[in-house]
Amino acid sequence: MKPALLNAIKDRVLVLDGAMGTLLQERGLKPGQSPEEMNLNMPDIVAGVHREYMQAGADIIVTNSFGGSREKLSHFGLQDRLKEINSAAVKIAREVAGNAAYVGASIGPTGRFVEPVGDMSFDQMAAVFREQASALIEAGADLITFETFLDIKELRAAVIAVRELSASIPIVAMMTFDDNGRSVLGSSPEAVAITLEAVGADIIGSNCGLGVEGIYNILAAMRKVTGLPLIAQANAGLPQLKDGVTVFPASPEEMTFYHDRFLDLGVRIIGGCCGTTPNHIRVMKDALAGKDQSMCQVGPSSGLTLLSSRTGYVAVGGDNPVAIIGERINPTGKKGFASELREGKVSYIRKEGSEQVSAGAALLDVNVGTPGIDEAAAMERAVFCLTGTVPAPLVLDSSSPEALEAGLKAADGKVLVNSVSGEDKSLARVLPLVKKYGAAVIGLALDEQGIPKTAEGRLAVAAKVVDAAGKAGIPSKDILIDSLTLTVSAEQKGAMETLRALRLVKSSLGVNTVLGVSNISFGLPARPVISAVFFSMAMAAGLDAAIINPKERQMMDAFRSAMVLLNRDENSSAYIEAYRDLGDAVQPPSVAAMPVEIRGRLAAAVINGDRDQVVSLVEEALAEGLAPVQVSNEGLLPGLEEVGKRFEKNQVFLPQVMRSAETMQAAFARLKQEMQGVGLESKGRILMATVEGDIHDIGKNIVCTLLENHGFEVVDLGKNVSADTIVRKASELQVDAVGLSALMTTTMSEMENVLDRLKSAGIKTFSMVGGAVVTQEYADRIGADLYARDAMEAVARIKELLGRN
Ligand code: THG
Repeated sequence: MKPALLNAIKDRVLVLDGAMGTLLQERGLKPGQSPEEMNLNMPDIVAGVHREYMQAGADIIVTNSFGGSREKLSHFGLQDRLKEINSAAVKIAREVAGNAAYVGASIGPTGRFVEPVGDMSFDQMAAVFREQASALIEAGADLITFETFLDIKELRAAVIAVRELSASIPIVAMMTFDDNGRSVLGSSPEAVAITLEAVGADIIGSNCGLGVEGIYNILAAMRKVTGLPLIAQANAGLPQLKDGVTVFPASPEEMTFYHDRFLDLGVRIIGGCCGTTPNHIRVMKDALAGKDQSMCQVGPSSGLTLLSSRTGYVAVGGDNPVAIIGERINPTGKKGFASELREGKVSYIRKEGSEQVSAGAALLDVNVGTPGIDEAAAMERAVFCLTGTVPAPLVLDSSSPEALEAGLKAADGKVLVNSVSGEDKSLARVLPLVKKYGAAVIGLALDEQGIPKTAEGRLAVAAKVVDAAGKAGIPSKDILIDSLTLTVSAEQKGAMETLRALRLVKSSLGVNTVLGVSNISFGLPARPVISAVFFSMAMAAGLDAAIINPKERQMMDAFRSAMVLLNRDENSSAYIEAYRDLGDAVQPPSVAAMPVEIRGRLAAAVINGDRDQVVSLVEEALAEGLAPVQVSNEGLLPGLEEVGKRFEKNQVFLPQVMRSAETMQAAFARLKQEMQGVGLESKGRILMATVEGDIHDIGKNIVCTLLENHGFEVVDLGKNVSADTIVRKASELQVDAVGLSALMTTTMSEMENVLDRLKSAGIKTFSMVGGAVVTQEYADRIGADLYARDAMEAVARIKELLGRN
């Protein structure tokens, strides 16, 4: 009997098999057919592929179920046979593997995005994966392997769903990254690793995309923030088209060049993705023989609380600077914000989110509790808004478990839950949420009896929280204890007791600490003066995170100074950066002021994606006498151009770009009313389609959205569109350009066919091609006028090409 997978990888590195789809195509799968249907009508072919990988020495064979989700099967009308197809996939693999290899059940992405970038809710997404995974687990899979995910939010939902089904089934979770080292929606490998570990993946890594060197770089970045075993599943380089045939350039030997470095990094499973064959796997397996495969000690230093957003991460504790948690998204004492919350608006949240981050907040506290609202719905809106606005991980501040759960579903990283107390009821309600959704948590030093007077009393409550969390499966590194700041004007001995408790908690429990600092000064004049001094004392006592107003000069002065004095700001570089221009005249490092001029405010609204505000700004501009064309050309478009520049520099990512584009659309809709039919001049009419045989349209849809919002008229024919239809529509509609998309190496040759057909039909139009594996070289070869790597580039190039800037 083979030992359980997670034990086996402690002793040796396992080899996982290579590509499935390309081999099935060689053996009879036609373009446009469902590979998974072969489990039912051509099981011998599938078994044959498995057998070859077994013979090549694979320790794990992966089932033919990558597209076996309801979402994917429904493209082929096969959704009602989901259970049958997935069970058959496991059965076929098991018959071949017997007890000699593990059966990994493959699950791929749905091809859709989770809200707010896409239209699937968290619950819908989780249900899709729960359904497929339960069929695979029931049929006896040894592990689940999530492959080729592009969106961390989708993969996070998937892992959560499977963890709920089974606490013990090993989960392998892999994302695919671009050559800029980020996922399509901008996730860094570090953010991905932190998020996946938190939701309970056992083995994480990357597949496809970059070839073996690229995968190595991704895994090395992940290793900085996780001690989990890693998996490397590289493709055999980027596909090239030779004489109409797709070839992958990397030889079997090239796939072994990184073996030693993989071993040093703690990679415990090595496999192959697109373009790898049984021969690649045999050579990769042989190259491992004779190497020291013992597991090395790897990962970040212990005791850090790691938090993530979709794009970035923050480490709390150790020698890291005190993590500043911006407190201003909180309706306490803010009438304007409270009434916005009642109206369902998010402008205040967007503005305060970005201003606090500019002012130095590493994390953002999100508190939307105010009487008379649906707090769970408000929390979801706030989290959706902030995840599209700032890269800071979030701190969900609520006493309502329903609101916390709504926020945890809406989030796309590892958030900090604020908070759980030592009360049994709170522990029982909140800790399971923290565990399920992969969060860290603030533990308050109070229980049914209230806040203990003495430091020792608070330590005892803190110990109870840490203990209960441990029992719920939450490690102590993921707990921050708040020893509770009391108002010093009411209880003057309280301040020193809080700090004594902080020191005790750190030394006895070894956990990280947090305080809501500004509570100290309620009821006193010049609050920031005393808050800042208390803050300094707390930092000296070893505080790791602080909930403060980062726009308060004195607080940030205290923070930056303390970080130098406590040796948590290496070479004083953050301090110098903040104050270099000040000389002796102490001025606050200013928060970027809002532009007052209307054109600047229009541009800012587009840059920030402020859809709520943009229409009233447009109206304001019109009232000031600006012509609609001026509003567009001098206000809105410069904003969109700035977004493009920031995208180029990796400062913003696709979701923000799309959000800005939607803001433009809202503004244009208002301008159009003004122009009463005159209309803003269209920059050109563009026909878009994913070619026949290919059902992937994420990339194409993004291009459509952006083109529209840059003033083009877009006719979107959808996916799996025949050459006939494209040619007919192109001639009927007299389009200025035709844009073709194909994701797969097997369908990109259809683009050439369409271009030939357009030519022979005598249709004079520009052509543009794109898709994950399409290159400039390929575009040139098939005679396309234009190739774009991503949607922003597509817009820029089509503007150039059509000469309409
Ligand atoms: N511990 C933990 N969480 C917390 C607190 C804590 N969350 C809430 C609070 N305390 C920290 N947040 C705030 C937010 C606002 C203010 C103080 C603490 C504040 N507001 C001003 C007022 O009410 O007068 C409004 C001023 C303004 O406009 O900013 O002072 O201790 N775990």
